[in-house]
Amino acid sequence: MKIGITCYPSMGGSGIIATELGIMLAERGHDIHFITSNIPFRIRKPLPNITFHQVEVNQYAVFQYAPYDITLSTKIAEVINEYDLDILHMHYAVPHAVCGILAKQMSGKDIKIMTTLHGTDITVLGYDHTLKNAIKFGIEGSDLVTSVSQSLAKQTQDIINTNKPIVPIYNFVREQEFPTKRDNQLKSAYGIADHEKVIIHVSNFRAVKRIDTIIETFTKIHAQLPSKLLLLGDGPELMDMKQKAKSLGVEDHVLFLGKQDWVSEFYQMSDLVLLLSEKESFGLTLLEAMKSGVVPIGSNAGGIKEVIKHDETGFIVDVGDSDTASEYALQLLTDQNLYNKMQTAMLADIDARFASNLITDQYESYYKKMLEGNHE
Ligand code: GMT
Repeated sequence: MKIGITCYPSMGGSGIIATELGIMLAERGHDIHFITSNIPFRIRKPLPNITFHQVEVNQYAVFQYAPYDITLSTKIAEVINEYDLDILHMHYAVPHAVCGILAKQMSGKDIKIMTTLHGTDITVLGYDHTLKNAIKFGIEGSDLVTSVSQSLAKQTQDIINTNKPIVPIYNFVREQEFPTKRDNQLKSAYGIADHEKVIIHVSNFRAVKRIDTIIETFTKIHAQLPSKLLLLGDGPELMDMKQKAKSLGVEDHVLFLGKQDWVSEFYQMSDLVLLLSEKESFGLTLLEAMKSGVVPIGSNAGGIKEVIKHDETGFIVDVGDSDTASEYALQLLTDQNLYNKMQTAMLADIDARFASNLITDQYESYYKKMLEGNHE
């Protein structure tokens, strides 16, 4: 198949999934065309059947705002015609689903459009009245819509008020990128002693990630156990969170490591991953950490409950509940048998439900159904 993919290429889980799926499909022999503003950052070596088409927006004095959406749609239409694409796979509802529909009309071709919803495109932007109708238009005008969890499918129908069927297809990790292994070398390079436990959180430091609860949880763990908290990422909450660590007296034990494109090594030195968000459609960072062997504690928000099986492959706590989170963390970090048991169950569950081949098979089978016209 010849597939055009549009995503936000340089940030966030949606761009990562779009890119990793493109790589998987290319490895299976499909022709993949990324139509994006930049080369997706997870593409690090040339792959023969991946072509990248860059969208460049010109600025003219008459424009108050450069028209990215129109330029993107025009570029997609060009690629549809030049490469005779079969399918467009648009990641993120706005503007991408809408641009896909516009590009299809411009191209004059009967190309099929799949839109994958990732989370904030619905749970945040879906409440914005300046965008809601565009999101609904993009969803209802796509041939097939997928979401990264069952929870997001349900939320979409409620928030956007649509009866459009939405197919949940979980996120995945390409296994070779996140080997299950332990590596303490980096730990000493970061000045962390061997006996200290390492807790990690990776995000874009938005308020929904509730990093305040993570620092509170860590403070309670640290009071009982020598430990360090690694915070990877950057975003609007960063300065406030540095202040929070100071005010709780743990600033020497919280390492703010900034944005890192390659996170696998950090997971390899970690013992516990925390994702305590108040909104989270899936939590790809959890899956990446879990595949690396790190046992998770997550909040009961959105799709996190679908990723972690409570008391079996990790623990789930209420949003904002740092007491329970720290109690579970201390159980895990002081009872090696419990840790090993959960780690074994977690790795088996990842193979059973989130394997890269399994998820790619699901996307591929829906592409085929769209082309055969029996996807409704
Ligand atoms: O987490 C973010 O704010 C980034 C966002 C994105 O658009 O890339 O992530 C969303 O998509 C990921 C990939 O499907 C999911 O794993 C994240 O859970 C989801 N984020 C939220 O729902 C907040």
